[in-house]
Amino acid sequence: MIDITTNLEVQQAIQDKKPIVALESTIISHGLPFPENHKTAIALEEEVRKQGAVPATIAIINGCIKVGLETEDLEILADPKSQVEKISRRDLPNIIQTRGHGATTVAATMIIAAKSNIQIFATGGIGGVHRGAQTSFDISADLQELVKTNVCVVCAGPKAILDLNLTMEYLETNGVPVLGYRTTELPAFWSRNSGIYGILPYQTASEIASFLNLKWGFPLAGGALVTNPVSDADEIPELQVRAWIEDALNETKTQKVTGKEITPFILDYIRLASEGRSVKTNISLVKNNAKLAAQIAIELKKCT
Ligand code: PSU
Ligand code: MN
Repeated sequence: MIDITTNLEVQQAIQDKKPIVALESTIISHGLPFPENHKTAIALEEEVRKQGAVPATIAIINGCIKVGLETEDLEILADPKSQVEKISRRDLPNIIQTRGHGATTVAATMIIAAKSNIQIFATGGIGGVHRGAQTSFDISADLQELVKTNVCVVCAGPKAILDLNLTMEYLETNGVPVLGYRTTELPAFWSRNSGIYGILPYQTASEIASFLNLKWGFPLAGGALVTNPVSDADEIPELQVRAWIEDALNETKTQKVTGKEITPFILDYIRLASEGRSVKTNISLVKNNAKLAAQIAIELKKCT
């Protein structure tokens, strides 16, 4: 059996049966630049507490799986000088074996959250089916995890760099419900709009909690995706990001970026192209998701 270390705050929350929200760490180590990454990690935890739930940021430190981090852990993850690997499902045993530091993706965070009986998890944007996946086979392990692991992921939609239609088809085929928080249109990470409909509009955290209770009580195994559009004030309209995304995708081909490096490369490229605006939007949307996730976790506790 693999040990999972919880910090005092999470231990206490488990004992007191308080609502807990999982937070991932790839966004800290590979998704945002320093020092905004460090500030955001702290702000996300604060946002969850402010709503009345307990944050559990998940990562691997010196080969040890941690649910709820210490101050020093967050510093290690945020420091660009530390060696922190991006860890998805396939990478978990090796990072434990080699006693390295690992930042967990949506997929790996879901696995560890589920093992810790945490059902609600907030991130920025999930991975999905990449454009050109017909030939590249690049489909994020996040999608398969949503199929099999009983965790509700609150995000601002799949990242706009993806093929959003194919991502939705994949989720539909595999029976993953996609809910829209106060929207009928799938949000696209930096943008509120995607032109894609067919998601389930839900108006309140309490209705989302009842939905989850029903799904898992049935029981229908697997995750659920709650998509929460970024605020009007902080969004970058779809038309504006489009050109940056295309340039970034072309650049991955020129520079032959492959595998797990692709998403961090594109995020960084768009940060530079947008002169930092994409980072401001990313921070805003992930905070917004942490808030909604906390509200859902609180409502879900009332159902059980
Ligand atoms: N959300 C963000 N920034 C990120 C991510 C999510 O706002 O960097 C991370 C998540 O950890 C997600 C990963 O699992 O990007 C997707 O990586 P890939 O496409 O290589 O599966
Ligand atoms: Mn990939």
